[in-house]
Amino acid sequence: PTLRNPEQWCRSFSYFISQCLIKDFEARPSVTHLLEHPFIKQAHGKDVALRQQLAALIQEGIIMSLTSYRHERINTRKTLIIQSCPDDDLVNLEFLDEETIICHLQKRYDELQVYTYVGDILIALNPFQNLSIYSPQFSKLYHGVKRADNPPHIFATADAAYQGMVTFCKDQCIIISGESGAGKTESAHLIVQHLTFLGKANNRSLREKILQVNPLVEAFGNACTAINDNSSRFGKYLEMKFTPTGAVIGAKISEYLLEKSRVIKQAVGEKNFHIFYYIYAGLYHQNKLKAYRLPEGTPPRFVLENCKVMQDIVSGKLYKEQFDAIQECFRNIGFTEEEVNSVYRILSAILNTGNIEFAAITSQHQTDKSEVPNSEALESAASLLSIGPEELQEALTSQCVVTRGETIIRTNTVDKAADVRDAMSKALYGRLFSWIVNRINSLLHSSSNAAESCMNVGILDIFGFENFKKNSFEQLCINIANEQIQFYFNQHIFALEQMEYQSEGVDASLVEYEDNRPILDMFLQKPMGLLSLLDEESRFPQATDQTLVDKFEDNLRCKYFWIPKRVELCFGIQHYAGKVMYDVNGFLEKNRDTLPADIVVVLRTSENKLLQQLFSSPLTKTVMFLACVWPVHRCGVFTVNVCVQVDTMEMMRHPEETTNMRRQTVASYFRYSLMDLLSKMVVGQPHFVRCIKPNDDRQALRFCKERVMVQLRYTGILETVNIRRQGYSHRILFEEFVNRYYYLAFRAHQMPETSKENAVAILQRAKLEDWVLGKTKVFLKYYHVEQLNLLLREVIARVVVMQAYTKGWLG
Ligand code: AOV
Ligand code: MG
Repeated sequence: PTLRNPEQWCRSFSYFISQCLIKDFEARPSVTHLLEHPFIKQAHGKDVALRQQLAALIQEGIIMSLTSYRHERINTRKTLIIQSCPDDDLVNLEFLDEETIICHLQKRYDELQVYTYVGDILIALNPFQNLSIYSPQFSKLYHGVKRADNPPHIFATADAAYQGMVTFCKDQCIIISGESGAGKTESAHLIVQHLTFLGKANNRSLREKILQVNPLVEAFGNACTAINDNSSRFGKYLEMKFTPTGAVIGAKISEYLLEKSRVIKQAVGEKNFHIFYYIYAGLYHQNKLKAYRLPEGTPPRFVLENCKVMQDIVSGKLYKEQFDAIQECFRNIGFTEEEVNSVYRILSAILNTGNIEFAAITSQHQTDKSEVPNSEALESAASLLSIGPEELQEALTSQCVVTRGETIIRTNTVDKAADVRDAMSKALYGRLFSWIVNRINSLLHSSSNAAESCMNVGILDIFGFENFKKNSFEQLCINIANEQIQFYFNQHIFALEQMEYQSEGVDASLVEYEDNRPILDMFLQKPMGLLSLLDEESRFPQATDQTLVDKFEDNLRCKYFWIPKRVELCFGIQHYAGKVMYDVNGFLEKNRDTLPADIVVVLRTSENKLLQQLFSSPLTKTVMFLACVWPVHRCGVFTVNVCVQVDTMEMMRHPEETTNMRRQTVASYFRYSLMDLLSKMVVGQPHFVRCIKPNDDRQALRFCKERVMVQLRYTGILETVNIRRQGYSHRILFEEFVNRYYYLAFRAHQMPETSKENAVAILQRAKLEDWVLGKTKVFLKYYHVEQLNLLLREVIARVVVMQAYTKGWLG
């Protein structure tokens, strides 16, 4: 369509809309303003009906934004056909500098285009408002089509992973990163939603089950923090399982490092895990607080922080509705009534445990003895846990110590008893969380034959980078995990690619990038990395947080670490995403994470089946774990030595109980978790989603240039644009290439030799340009693979139809 001959246009949607777009092209009206546009507002005659249809399309969310697209056409079946727009991909920008990129993103954000590509990587700006672009119509729109056919979308990334899995029978992995509150968890939900759509879950109940996994796990693992009202306090790797033909058959979650300490204490302005509020409000409205022995006057201490009065929790519908939703999730996923009841009892027991107080018994002979003055909370906790109240009191206020074959009973001071109480609450919650995850996995495990040959799309959603006013051991672990993900990104996008250019003799310019490996080494190296030093100090009973700081100062000599003057018990780290000051108070104890054996013994006497299970470790029988030590990346490639160890991972998971062997700490479990996670990720073809937070006030449509700039810088977006523009992101061995694509140039029965010449024949036949050949591989641009795959799918579809004809199936 051109402006010169508009008369030739029939009065259709395309004409109607493009008229208004052409007129206002410079002004670029947003979609919401479209209906207000004079051209449309003054519609008369036939145009009135068109206007109404247009309004309906906007309402349904089929038309998101017309303004960035020059050639929209809407066919009579109301499907919006949008042709490729060069603005969608930063790689296509004419000028490449920070300012241009940021202005470009800002312009898109203002038009509510929150997604933008950098080649095959998706940038997602948090809209901080509900968008109408995630409906089933959109799922249909983003199903097996060319990426350029539609505006960038999170569904397109999910679709690319799905198509990659089905076409090449290869596991895929979607890695979502970004700082806290950037939108990772929301993106993960949307990916699961689209994958269940693509996976044609015939079985409606399976589809619902899978969709309810995230809300259920997040009720237990997410909480309100100073940055995000629904902040993930654990790392989650969700694997969706598919048959070779792409039908979804199940799912499996792995959870990493739940921030258990939140159960007993929350920072100012923060809250406990969501589930505590849900259950308290839910049981209140069902008049069941008494049955679960929960106090009816003031809320329990563990949920009191920032909810000073009862009304904060029970008034308003939100928590109650969430409780109903969680009950529904439990039921749909397949938990029994008895199991759910046991979960509620344990949660109520934790809330009661938090209310147990201790008072010193001072007699002439003894001053370090404590007792429980408020027996009500103790009795309630004991009753809910189905254990004896005396035994519980005994285990809290004293401990058995075996020295030289003799058992001595030592009494606990008030402080010590409070520590034991808190350790018990944390252990109960941590194990309950692991049990729920394990139970979901067994309920979503497919036992069909298809399960043996199943393939995965894994979705990684971890806690984002955090920098609060006060940062502790938990933030350190969270930020190290983020360093690891950034390193993985760098390896994939920069290091591996550049190494291959050199080894294959391909002449491509090298892009400089910020390598965060030295920071990771400082944390993870053995024996002198920060985590090893922390472990070593944790083993000395006399060590204090001060001796720990001294140890760090003596041993960590690099520019990424420093001890500030004039601030006590503190150290600073220059992370890839910025400087963070850590407060060392409590580091040693948090790392030791001790749970006295007396508590375990008492809890094992419980008559509650679930509780027995929680403390009869291990939870699962056989677990694979990685016997590798950091660093294990050789020649830039992750090499991981996997060996099978029975039960070891579970012991690592519950370090409190490893009394007979050298005690495992949270830091050592954390190190193994990271390796476990990496081992899962490296087997799949990665797809990256980079979430960006446009402002710190969680405001819709506010694009704070400086904040976005910082995030683009530390995630290396400019360098990523460069390497995607200049580089060859896909490198495929000639043999593999010919095997994959020979249909495109040869007949099905020909079985051509897997040679370089035949690879070239295929490339030429597919009419691709700008590829190069290395010594053993074809080097392709990021968009080539999509073109090849689409061609392949078309050819295969034709072959299938022809075969069907020859066999007489189509009459
Ligand atoms: P996070 O996972 O990256 O933070 P979330 O996914 O929880 O961040 O997003 C934070 C909030 O941003 C959500 O609660 C939504 O209100 C809003 N949001 C994010 N993405 C979207 C979207 N696509 N559409 C509408 N609103 C959105 V953390 O878990 O804290 O690292 O540990
Ligand atoms: Mg999250």
